[in-house]
Amino acid sequence: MGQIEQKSDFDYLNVFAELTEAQENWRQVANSVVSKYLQPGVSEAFDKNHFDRDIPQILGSHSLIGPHVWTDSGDLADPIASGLIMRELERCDSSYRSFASVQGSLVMYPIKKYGSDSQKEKWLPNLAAGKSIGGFALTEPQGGSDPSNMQTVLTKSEEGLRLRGKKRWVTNGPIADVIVVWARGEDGIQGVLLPTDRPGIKIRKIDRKLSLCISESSEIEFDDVLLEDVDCLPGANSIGKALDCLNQARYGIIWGVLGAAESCLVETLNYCDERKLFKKKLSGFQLVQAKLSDCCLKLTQGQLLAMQLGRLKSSKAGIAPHEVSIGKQGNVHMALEVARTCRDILGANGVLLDFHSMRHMVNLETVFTYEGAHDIHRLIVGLNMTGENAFAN
Ligand code: TGC
Repeated sequence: MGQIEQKSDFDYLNVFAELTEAQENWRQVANSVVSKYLQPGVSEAFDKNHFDRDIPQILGSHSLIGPHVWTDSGDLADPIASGLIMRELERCDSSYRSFASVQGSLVMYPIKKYGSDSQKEKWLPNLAAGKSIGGFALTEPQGGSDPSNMQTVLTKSEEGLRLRGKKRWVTNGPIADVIVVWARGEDGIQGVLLPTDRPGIKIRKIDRKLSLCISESSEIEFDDVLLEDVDCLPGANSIGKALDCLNQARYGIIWGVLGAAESCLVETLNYCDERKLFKKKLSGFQLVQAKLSDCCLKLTQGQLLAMQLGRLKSSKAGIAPHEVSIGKQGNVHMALEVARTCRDILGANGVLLDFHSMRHMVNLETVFTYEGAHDIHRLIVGLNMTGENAFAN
């Protein structure tokens, strides 16, 4: 069974018909880079748990990561264009969007927004070009949903600051040149910018994953790592600043997962047109049509949600964390449902890596859980709606 050809996007109600010329241009650039460099080897990369180290520079050379779309204050100049880039990357695989999310929203963004001039000069150009790789170390082995309760500490000593603790689920860790690490200092939570060649840093790749197999996920131990004051990100001085970075990445996820869901639906429509059962095309069966129609509706709702959040983020008022939460919660759930339904329609063939839907489906299980688990986002919206804080004791 050969690989089904990936057509382009799926836009049933012309949600993206009125993009500006610049937005449409970014979409096309991302689409052609993904089609040429990422899509051809994606199934094999997933199968072999392999992240091709040329990819960051390919993306960087086409300006697809980082601050080309940011204003000087660190906001996205065109949030819809940024979202469209994420949609194209995740149309191929959630791991590629994850790479770009971490590099852009979780490493370059805090440097740009909270870093010193020398940190910006030293790191931003190479990170944008994909010549340096970054990671974001917030989550710890005891759990990711309550980062305020972190155990990693930054203490003062005669030689300088000392960093001690363990972080887990750090995307890009094994290939990173620099990591944004969050630790409890004497004056509260502090973000530091740490080159990975410092003595005392041990990075271990997490193996045996069944999802996001292309991503290099890691656990990192900081064993009394010696720092200087200049390694701190001066403005990154509270848990709120770490969560602010996550807002940016979560916004990208809202768009990225549209690409994954579209890829599944396009693949399944093609399959239904070619495959025959009971001497009739699969696409002619009422139950199949009902499932396709449900997917089409959910996906279109997700596209409208992303566009509206893009408009809000582009407006003067900006976008509030609970608005990001409703988008992350809604669109990842939608994409997972679409991917599961498409896998079902593809039948036994749907479990093969020759098709894309199940790969997207298992990736989306991770996306459902990371960068704020699904239920955490429901509770953030619940808090906003009721004023009652389910996280408080
Ligand atoms: P809470 O008391 O509500 O807030 C503490 C301070 O933070 C502010 N804040 C935010 N600021 C900006 N953006 C947000 N989204 C914010 N949410 C809260 C808040 O205003 C407050 O500021 P201030 O000035 O009043 O002190 O904090 P809490 O500890 O009760 O937490 C609430 C909760 C559960 C919503 C929060 O902890 C949360 O979002 N948890 C989920 C964390 C999460 O997403 N973790 C997964 C990260 S993904 C990962 O680790 C992998 S990294 C990426 C990769 O490598 O792939």
